[in-house]
Amino acid sequence: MVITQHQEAGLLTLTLNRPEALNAITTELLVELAHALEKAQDPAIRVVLLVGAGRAFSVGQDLKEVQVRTESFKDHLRHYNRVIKLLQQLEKPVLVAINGAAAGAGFSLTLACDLRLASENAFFTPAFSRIGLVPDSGMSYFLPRMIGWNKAFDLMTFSPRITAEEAFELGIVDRIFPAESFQNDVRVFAQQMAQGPTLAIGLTKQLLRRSASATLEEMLDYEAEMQDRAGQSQDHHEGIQAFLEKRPSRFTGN
Ligand code: LHQ
Repeated sequence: MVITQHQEAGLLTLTLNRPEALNAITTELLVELAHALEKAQDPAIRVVLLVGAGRAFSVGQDLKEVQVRTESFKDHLRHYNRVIKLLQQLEKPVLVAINGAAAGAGFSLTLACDLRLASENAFFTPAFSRIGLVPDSGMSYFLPRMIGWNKAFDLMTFSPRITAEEAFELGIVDRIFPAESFQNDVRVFAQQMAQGPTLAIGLTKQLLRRSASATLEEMLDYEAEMQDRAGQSQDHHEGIQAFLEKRPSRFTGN
């Protein structure tokens, strides 16, 4: 298995497990990741955490695999696109821990997640332009929305290596943790999130997704619809009770 899975309470950790190849992405890896994400729809799972084994998160497409072309890139990309859509459609938060390099489609994969937690040693590079390719796996969608059109164009054109700190300044990285305690810090963060109002967080994710291509009027209607759903949840009831009783909430994600 090149994707290993570990479930602890409501937290599902999916590990890209090709450390000897810096988690370079193969078709096998994408197919296994898609299956794991489909199974992650299980309501018992409240947060998904994506991590890379070894010293990198992922260096993108395994360039050895595509050296001998058995299909067009367009056909090959359907495996990537399936994963990107699943990450976005999952109605629960998906966190990604970036311990080292995130390059090419490895970088794109991190952008399709909801929060990027980086080690201070992490670095990012679009990489595509260096091998005469265009961004794929959603990079041209997510990056301009996160950092603005011109910065996205600059990064995707010149493919510099940007540090975790630079990525944080740009608004790509959401949290930076020290390298020594990275794994533990990420686990604590993810476990805390898995105890949170994950149903409302999942609906918030859908709101943001819709807002990428909607008018204000459409969003006001969609917010009202989602608020109706959140307002009927046990978590909302619990949140109100806890507030009135001046105690911490015990959310269940229901
Ligand atoms: C690798 C790779 C790699 C194989 C490092 N593959 N071996 C989708 C579908 C269709 C078509 C194509 O594209 C896509 C999506 C994509 O992702 S395209 C972009 C693919 N990725 C890249 O072009 C990144 C290439 N790698 C690099 O630029 C560097 O390795 C980075 C900046 C990621 C890391 O640099 P370092 O930490 O200095 O490591 P390194 O360069 O020394 O690499 C270590 C080894 O890993 C080395 O092998 P070796 O046998 O010499 O130790 C590399 O050849 C190998 N490696 N990336 N993607």
